[in-house]
Amino acid sequence: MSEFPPITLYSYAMSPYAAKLHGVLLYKQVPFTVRYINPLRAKKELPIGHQVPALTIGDEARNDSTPCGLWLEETFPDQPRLLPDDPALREKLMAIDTWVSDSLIPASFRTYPGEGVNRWINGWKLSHVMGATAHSGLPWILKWLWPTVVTRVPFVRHMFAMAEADGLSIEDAKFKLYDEFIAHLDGGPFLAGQDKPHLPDFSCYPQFALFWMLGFRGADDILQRPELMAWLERMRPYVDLDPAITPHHVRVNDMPMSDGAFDSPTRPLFRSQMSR
Ligand SMILES: N[C@@H](CCC(=O)N[C@@H](CS)C(=O)NCC(=O)O)C(=O)O
Repeated sequence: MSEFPPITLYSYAMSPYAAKLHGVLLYKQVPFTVRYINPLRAKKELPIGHQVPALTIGDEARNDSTPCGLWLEETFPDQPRLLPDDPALREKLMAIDTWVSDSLIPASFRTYPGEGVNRWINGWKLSHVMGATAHSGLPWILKWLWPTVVTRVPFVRHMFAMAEADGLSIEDAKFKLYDEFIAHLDGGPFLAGQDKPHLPDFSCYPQFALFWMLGFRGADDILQRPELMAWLERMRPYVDLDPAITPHHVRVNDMPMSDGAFDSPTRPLFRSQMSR
């Protein structure tokens, strides 16, 4: 019998917050199931609240990505540790995690889809992935209108407002965040100059890798920052595991690698037949 209680992650394949907790679960090496809920029935399908990620461990349900990560740490202290004991280092790592929640993730909502033609193309990629993963799919009309619908959703508007606050263009904001990320590496193989990954490494990872793996326009800008690419490759052994952060049937690119050895797209994005 497993020494672990049943663990379920409630997610959307396109949620940066859920992807962050997904990475944490993989690193913790606890067995878990991912349930991609339908956004049209979120409240009904979630065990708690109205947002993903939500997590159940045994009979208990909680939400909010960072508190859920800390809950896993507290519940499974003998599994790989997300945070060190040293209070000063802990504080430094938690500050980076806050930067991810307040700056890096809100920027993703603005950058993907993006503007002009990207807004449509990336917007349809978003709806394709949601439709192909969400439990029982999405109506075609909603998938078609997704690029306009998504920007009207209240929490997405809130993310946009946070991301636009610095007055920078999408491109400038994106490269500023890449550079801030590299500064947070502090010369280390992992964040805060550490020789192993911690909570914020898992918070950051999907913000670069998710959009790359799904083939979003503009996601390949990460190639312009070798330090970022090298870190992504160092993260692979911890996160390139099943259940995959990006379900295999919607992946367009392999996980990012630093040496330029990228896989070419393996499948067209707008397949008429989608498996669920
Ligand atoms: N602070 C939360 C934010 C989670 C969040 O914003 N989730 C979005 C998806 S990325 C959501 O479920 N939004 C639906 C809603 O707000 O109704 C966390 O870190 O988990």
